[in-house]
Amino acid sequence: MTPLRKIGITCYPTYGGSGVVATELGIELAARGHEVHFITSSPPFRLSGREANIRFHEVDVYHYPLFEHPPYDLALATRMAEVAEFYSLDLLHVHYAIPHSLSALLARQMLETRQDAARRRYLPFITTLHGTDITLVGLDRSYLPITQFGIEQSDGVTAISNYLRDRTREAFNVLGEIEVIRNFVNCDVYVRVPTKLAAMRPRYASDEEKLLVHLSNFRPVKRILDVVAVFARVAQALPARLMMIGDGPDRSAAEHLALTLGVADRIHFLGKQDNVNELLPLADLMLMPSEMESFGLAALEAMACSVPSIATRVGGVPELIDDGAGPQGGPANGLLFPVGDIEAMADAAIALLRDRPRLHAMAAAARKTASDRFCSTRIIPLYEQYYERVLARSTEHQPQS
Ligand code: GMT
Repeated sequence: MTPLRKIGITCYPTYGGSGVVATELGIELAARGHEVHFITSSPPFRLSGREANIRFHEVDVYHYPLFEHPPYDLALATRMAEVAEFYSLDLLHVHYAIPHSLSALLARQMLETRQDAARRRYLPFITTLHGTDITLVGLDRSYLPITQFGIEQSDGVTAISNYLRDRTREAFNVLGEIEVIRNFVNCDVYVRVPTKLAAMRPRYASDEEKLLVHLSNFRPVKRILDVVAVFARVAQALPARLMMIGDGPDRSAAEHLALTLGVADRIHFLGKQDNVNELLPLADLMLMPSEMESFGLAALEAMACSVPSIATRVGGVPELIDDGAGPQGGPANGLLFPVGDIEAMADAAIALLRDRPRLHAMAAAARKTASDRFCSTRIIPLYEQYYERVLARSTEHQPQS
């Protein structure tokens, strides 16, 4: 058992995967007795606000007409330092490198160099890398050097897959330690409960129809037009419906394509949903044809609900989904294809949905992978142990009184 700590968590509180992981991490840590302080621009969307041991601190950004772009990162740094001092936080844990690691660095420096020597302290911060902060945004010339700096200055760095760790080393020339702590899921909350399935599924599909699902923020990297195109082929071959959970820039293009392909009346565009743990288990199959995924949290959440995925062989996805062809040689818990291979994905989906025993075996293997390797009960202690390691080596920086 590691000591109970006071932890400040910063993330994008809206619908990105990094915000989901940060929020679920905070909830899990609080449930284990830690005191968790979310320091974010708005309450993280998966928080009910009623959880014990969790407090929320809003970052208020002052808008002055001179500011074409109000400096959120500075307001965040100020709030981090204030909260850390007022609540005697042990550490900050920021999710997504840009700009959160830089704000945490400023907060650390503000506290370390206080005029009043008695109030000086060293506040270590850990940066968790999630994906596009490294593979997309961080690579832009305007952000690359500062992202690299934020990573180097962090007291600890974690990545959500081996792929992302290696990519970070390669793209940012990071020589220091990067600890891989993978995405996780609460296997008691994300689980298929037959009575709930029987009650809810008829809202989305009849007994004769197969139900497919996609969950994302509908950004171009998710290739949701491929989701619609694959589904249209499936719907031509067998009775089927699709739940599209989420919202984002590509939604109207996907709706337009659904109309063009004549499947608009078979697709439920549900928008952003808070109860994805209740919706995912209703499906037979998930479609995740992303251009890139450093891990693929949505597929993991579906797998925990006994829903296998048809996904793309990109980034860290093969660390989660084993199509049986890989070196692990285990029973397939999903299927992987090249990006954009709509025909192969559709053919595979049709064959799988028609083969009930194979679909059931894959669903069981998906659940088993989630519960054997990615349950929060297994992953959260890795974060706790990592916090202790970082805190232990940070003591040398504490000002002597
Ligand atoms: O792509 C998203 O869904 C958002 C993005 C984020 O950073 O908010 O997600 C990334 O983090 C997730 C949680 O760690 C990972 O599971 C996703 O694979 C990753 N997305 C990409 O790499 C594109």
